[in-house]
Amino acid sequence: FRSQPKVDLQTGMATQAEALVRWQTDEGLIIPPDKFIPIFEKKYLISSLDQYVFKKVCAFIRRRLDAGLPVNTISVNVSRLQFYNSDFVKTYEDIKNKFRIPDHLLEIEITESIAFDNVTFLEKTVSELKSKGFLISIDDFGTGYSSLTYLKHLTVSTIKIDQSFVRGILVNKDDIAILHGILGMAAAFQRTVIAEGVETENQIKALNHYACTYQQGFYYAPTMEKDVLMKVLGSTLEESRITIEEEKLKMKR
Ligand code: G
Ligand code: MN
Repeated sequence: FRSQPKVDLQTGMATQAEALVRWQTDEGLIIPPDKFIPIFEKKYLISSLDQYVFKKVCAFIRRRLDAGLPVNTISVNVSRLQFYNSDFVKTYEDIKNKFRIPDHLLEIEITESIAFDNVTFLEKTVSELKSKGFLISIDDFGTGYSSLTYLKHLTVSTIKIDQSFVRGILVNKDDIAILHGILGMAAAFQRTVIAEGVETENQIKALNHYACTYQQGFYYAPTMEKDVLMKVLGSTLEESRITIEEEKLKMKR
């Protein structure tokens, strides 16, 4: 898997990261997930893929812990099929325990479209996951039928605002209004908000204007090798920029 940092502009640090699956062919070509995920979904293999990435992330954290290296929370994405597996929570808990991962180092990202199918089931699953020491976030927020009041019941730690709004804030008044609404409600319920897909300085200015200071996107960093990522985590934005530039140069060589 590869990974992308999440940054906190209040402290100016890259803090956490999201694990993102990539398929590398024997020839070294990287196939983007939108090309192969639909195939995995059709063949009901998507759950195995989610679990595969999750195990890799756990193994990675365990290696770092064993080596006495710093670790940060890493989030993984969970698909709809996985979420509705009757033994989903148990499976993830078993893997977490097998690798002896301390609480709050793993975050589960649930896409908003799953979230709104069955509110009762979702709330139950979220509270089970939380009791097992997982952090939970709602991914792609704002794209489905999000009801803001609904956040009141759902005690997730983080809301990830979909890239489409970040793209929209500079051009579309409706997107600004929605972003503003999400941020206001999230603040009231003490949920952290992360804006995804941040690509330009103007977007950052606009997000900062609304005090949305947790951000993730290509402006800060591409999805990268996990060892490079670890050099970036816990460093300032300026330091991460230097690390990323150095790595790009190494790749070219
Ligand atoms: O659904 P989810 O938010 O987990 O999807 C994240 C996807 O978005 C990943 O495939 C990642 O590579 C991509 N991504 C991350 N940052 C950016 C960005 O700044 N712009 C665009 N277009 N895509 C991004
Ligand atoms: Mn995600």
